[in-house]
Amino acid sequence: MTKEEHLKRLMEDPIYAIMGEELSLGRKNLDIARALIKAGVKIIQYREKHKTWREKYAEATAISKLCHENNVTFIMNDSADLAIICHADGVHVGQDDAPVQIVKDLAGQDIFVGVSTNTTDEMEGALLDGADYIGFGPMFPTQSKKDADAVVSSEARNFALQFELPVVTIGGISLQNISGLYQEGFRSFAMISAVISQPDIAKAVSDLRQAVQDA
Ligand code: 3NM
Repeated sequence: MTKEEHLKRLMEDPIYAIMGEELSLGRKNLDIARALIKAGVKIIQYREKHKTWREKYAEATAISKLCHENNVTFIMNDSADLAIICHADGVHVGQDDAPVQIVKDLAGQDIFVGVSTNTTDEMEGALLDGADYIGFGPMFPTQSKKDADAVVSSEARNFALQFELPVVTIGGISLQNISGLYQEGFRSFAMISAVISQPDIAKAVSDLRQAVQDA
């Protein structure tokens, strides 16, 4: 798939699953990836904050291969080097990681780049820097990220709804609130706990898809 096709998928498929072992109820990353793929998830981000480079490299290489065998978009969190070496389709960086221009220079033309944003200034900055999509959040309080920003303001929400780049919402999104976000106009939902912290991942994904369809 081309970069454009992956980005189109980001706006057409509401479920963007983020995986990492800390929040996966003791299950291994490779098993979580298999479960996500079996559940029909088409966008997977690998996000590990406490493993070594070598551990991440080994795991992400295997998961990236699995994703590509199953026509799933694979996104690496934080590091352009791992994204390149693991053949990721995309890389997602935060405001404190390497700047988007540098990530783009490193990653080249074929890997899309997303950046986390919380305010209108950060969204404008992402656009100027050449990001391909933005993560926008937290939409709700979240336990999954220790240093999360404050919940986004209503001004930022309105700005995001008109924004010219694809917007992936994140932070505290659950079966209870996803339809509200959809009704508000958001189309893409990145989730950790609502997916990988659920005992039955297939059921969690199917319930979330149903909630979006019903909204
Ligand atoms: N980034 P959950 S919130 C990784 O606001 C991450 O940029 C956020 O996990 C941001 O779906 C967040 O369990 C945690 O709330 C998302």
